Amino acid sequence: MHSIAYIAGKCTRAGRQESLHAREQRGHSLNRRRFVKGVAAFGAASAFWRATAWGQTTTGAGPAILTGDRFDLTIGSIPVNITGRTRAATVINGSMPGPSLSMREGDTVTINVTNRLREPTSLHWHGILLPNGMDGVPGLTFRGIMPGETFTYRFPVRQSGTYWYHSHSGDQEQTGMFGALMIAPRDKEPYTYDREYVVTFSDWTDEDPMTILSNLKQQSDYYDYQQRTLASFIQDAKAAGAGAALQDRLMWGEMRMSPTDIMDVTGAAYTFLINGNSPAANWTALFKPGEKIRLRFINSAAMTTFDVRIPGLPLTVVAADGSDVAPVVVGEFRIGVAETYDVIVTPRDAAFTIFAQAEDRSGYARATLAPRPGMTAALPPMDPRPLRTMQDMGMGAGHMHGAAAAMTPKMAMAMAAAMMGSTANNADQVNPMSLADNINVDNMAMQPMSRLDEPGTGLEDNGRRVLVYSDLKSLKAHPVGGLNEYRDIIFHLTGNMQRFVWGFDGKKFSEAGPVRIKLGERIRFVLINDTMMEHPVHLHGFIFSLENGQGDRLPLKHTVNVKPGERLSFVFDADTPGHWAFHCHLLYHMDAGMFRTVIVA
Ligand SMILES: [Cu+2]
Repeated sequence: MHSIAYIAGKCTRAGRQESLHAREQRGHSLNRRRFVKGVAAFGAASAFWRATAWGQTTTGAGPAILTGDRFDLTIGSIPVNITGRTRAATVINGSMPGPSLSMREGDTVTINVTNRLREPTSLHWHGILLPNGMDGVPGLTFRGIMPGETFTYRFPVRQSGTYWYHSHSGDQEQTGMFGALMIAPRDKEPYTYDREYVVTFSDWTDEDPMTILSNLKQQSDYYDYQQRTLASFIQDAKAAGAGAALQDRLMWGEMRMSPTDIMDVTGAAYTFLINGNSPAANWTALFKPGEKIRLRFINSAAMTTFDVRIPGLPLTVVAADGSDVAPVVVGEFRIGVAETYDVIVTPRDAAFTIFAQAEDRSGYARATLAPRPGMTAALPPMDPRPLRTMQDMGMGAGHMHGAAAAMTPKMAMAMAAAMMGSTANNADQVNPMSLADNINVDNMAMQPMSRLDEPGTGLEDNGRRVLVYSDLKSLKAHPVGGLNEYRDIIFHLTGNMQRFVWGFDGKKFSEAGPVRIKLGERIRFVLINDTMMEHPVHLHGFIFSLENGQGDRLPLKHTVNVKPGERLSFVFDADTPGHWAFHCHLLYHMDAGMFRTVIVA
């Protein structure tokens, strides 16, 4: 069976589902201890697939909506049953997601947050411009909310659009503590719609988040059940010749990486949810045929990038990260962790599936748009699982297989260091040689390149029009300074996958000092992703302009998903003083060190 799947795909792509036979073969190649662990984890995987039997369709408007300028939120723990097993979720006002908060631009809002947990908690207002003390990051902007305590947030609302909020304490975000934040603009919206729904994505696990992190620390590919097998090697060899296939394998081996490293935590551990509902529960949103519906998509997952489409419906993207963009019609979009997109659809008299595949195709979230309760639409098949490429290794656009295969990581890094050393002209430039010798770094992008016009891993040539970052164009013109009006601060996004250490410039948070910026300075962050994974990088306290070539219409964002091997930049004015968090929004990457304090003073 599995060989049919491999033949059906390209030689570089693997089949849709790994067969039991392939899993067994892989098992034999592993040492015994690891194999036993794998079997235990497969139990969890099959529970995920069995979940379809328990599901009940939920029809409703989604999370409760609280409207006004005063909100009372209570944080607690409740038992939930997503997969057939009962687990504790951390919830806001008794629900997962928490209530959607609906505010008005220009109001000053008061939010009382009472902690009924046995541990400290916090709420962070993601993408919201506010005084530093209201930002909700324990240890940075306040001490956190202790058990039994009520903390009052109060801030003027200076923007509009779709945002979200979540805990910034421990792993509470992973266990359910998130919700939507919607701000109505003072002026009329530049688009019209008859009905709206919040659509939040999340990744639920029955495992304790601490266990997940320690599993990843012990074995970074713990949840990667899609590693390439002997069977796929034989297929590659048939297609490309034994020599090329072997060389390819040796290269990946040299780099101590696997081209199947797409996500650290996969559908083996996760059930992917929409508004708290599993695919089996199939959350359903109702509409009248011909209505224009605004969908506020929010990726509130801890670790999962989703590729979203509604087969049969064009998607008109009207806002990204809360800010209006010139409408762009697509068939699919990728939403990185913590990003939001507002999309308008006009369904006819039929049911439609909202289909959101995890980037590694290990599972999907699913919901339904329907004119009447109980209707469903077909579930499309999952796309083939993707593999990383040479561009993802930062090897540039050329075909460098031969050269790269003959190069060890040390050689590659030395070469990269030589190339970069000759162009480095900035005081903030990290010394490349220090990265090459750094135990926290297992790869460096030799030729980091702009990838803003690429849809991303797994979305190339799928026959659909996929949104790319270079499509995003701010609806309103806003002035940005000339190239040299900004001070460049360069960050290498680095990691050592084997050790599951992540950081900036080869340093974990615990090893690095703060980034210091003068109040009023105009700043450009240049991000160079030296790792093989996407990192959704988020800056607190500021909305930045992504430099995607749109002139005075650069899109405004709070989170940018940086592709492997990519170099991109954004600019912002450091107009609000304080200690601001700057981090990768993949929860376990942040936990593992990909976090910096930015001090604006
Ligand atoms: Cu990351």
